[in-house]
Amino acid sequence: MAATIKWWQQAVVYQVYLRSFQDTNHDGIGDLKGITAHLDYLKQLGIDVIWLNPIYRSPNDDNGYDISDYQQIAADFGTMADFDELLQAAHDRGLKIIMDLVVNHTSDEHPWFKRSRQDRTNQYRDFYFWSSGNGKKAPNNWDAAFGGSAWQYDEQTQQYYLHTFSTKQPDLNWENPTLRESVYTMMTWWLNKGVDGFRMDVINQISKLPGLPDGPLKPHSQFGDARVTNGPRVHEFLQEMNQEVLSQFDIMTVGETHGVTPADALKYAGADQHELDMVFEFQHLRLDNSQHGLGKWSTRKTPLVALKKVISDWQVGLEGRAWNSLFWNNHDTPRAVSRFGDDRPAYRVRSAKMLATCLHLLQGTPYIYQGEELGMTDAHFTELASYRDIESLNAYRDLVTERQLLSPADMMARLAARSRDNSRTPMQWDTEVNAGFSDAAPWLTVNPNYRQINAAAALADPDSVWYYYQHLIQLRHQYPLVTLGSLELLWADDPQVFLYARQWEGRTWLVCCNFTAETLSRPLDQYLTPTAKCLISNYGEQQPNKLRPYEDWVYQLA
Ligand code: ISL
Ligand code: CA
Repeated sequence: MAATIKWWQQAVVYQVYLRSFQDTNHDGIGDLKGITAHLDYLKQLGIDVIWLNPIYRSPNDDNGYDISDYQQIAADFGTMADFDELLQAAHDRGLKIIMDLVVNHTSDEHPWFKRSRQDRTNQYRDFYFWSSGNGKKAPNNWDAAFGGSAWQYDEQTQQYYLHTFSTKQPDLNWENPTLRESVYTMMTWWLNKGVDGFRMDVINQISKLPGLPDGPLKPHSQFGDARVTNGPRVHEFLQEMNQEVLSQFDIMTVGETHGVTPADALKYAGADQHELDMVFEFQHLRLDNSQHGLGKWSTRKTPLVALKKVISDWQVGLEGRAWNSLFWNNHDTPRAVSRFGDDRPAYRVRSAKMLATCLHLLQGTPYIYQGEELGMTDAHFTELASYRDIESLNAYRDLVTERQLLSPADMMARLAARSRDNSRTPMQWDTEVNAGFSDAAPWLTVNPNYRQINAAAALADPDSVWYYYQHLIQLRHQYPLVTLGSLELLWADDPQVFLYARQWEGRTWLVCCNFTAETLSRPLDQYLTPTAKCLISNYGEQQPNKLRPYEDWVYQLA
């Protein structure tokens, strides 16, 4: 790692899922003016960067991840003038804004695709993947992330097109140099506008295996695993993008990269690789997947020993060579406190703080997902009709209605545990109607617990999860150890306690987190000598050799 700290290494990012943040024009959908109205709230929290989920024009088959115009704002969210106003207002406060960049696929309503599908010879044909297949059989056995085959037959030209997500999200063909140049031009346009970087959606899927060969068959499925991650030309494409676009600006980039190991990350985000600044890895979010081939549709809890190992492997593996991003949740996952902590009223606040400590004291750039700073919980929906997400609805149809692999009750329990809608319910601002999110019916039901869990209540309570996050962000900004220190995992085999040490320039901090609702006895007094200094804790004074339910603390050792 270079001797100087890059601004994004000391930064804390706050993710805004705009659709659910704040509605200002009474249509039940969050909008750009809604963020501008809350910039002071974010500034007070202390964050440095806002990551906006896609705000571009889109028919919303996948909530904006199906883009029909990269250079227009979705009408639901406002206008380009609203965006310019937001960017200016953010910059005025010293806040940066990074955009979601979705260039593995477009919407089928994007002009490129509309032209591409017209005939077999037009100049946009090759922007996408078209193939004749085998008569009635798709060109290969790949499945789509949202169910069914990854190929859709198109009558107009009697060929199939590839869509690794929904049928309305055709994959772009990065082998085509004109396509790549068009993407770079679009990126440069946004950067010239002054945006501060990109979060790149499924960016490690842009290079497909040549020949598009069948993948290994998936359990319980007639389909095969799509062979689209970490393809043969992905580093070449990213280096080209870096050279032509990214390196021309002082920005931050984070790649969303499923299925990467620390070794892969050194290639995508190695300090001297000239690709990206960091990647999102998902190994720590897969440990509770189904053991019966049902992927994410599981109700298992994450085993702590495995979680600690994954996190420590990433910390140690990237130390001095690349940079970690740190997150417990985002718009595709359940809420952190419900998944890794304990969202029952007796433990919610304590466990939300404990998770925050555990994450924010690691080396890397932390990402807070909107509402996490309030300890917002999963939706706990009990009706299928409450769900909106295409992934959840398709999975129910596939696993329950069509293939009858799961009973309705079983699938409802799995959706409650894993649906993406859990994190997408509206932001809980106050005790007004619809949690102050909107005075119209919200696009997705507000969690009824907003009466207890909301920003107004948090700001009025010095002991809230919110002030705890503020304190953690201050520690990061104040002490270079938090940014630069190395990490050593202690008690690796302890299934209940996450204990680690950070070290930098002769100083040691010890971070201790009880991941259970039990009171535990552990030999901790060896560390907490009278000269050790407590920097933050979710209880008052520590008790000798004891950890209370979800207790956390950070000590600077003498
Ligand atoms: O959400 C997932 C599983 O529940 C993920 O596998 C997700 O499909 C994957 O992380 C890619 O996510 C990104 O691209 C998708 C979009 O639906 C997600 O919201 C986005 O984060 C397609 O653009
Ligand atoms: Ca609105």
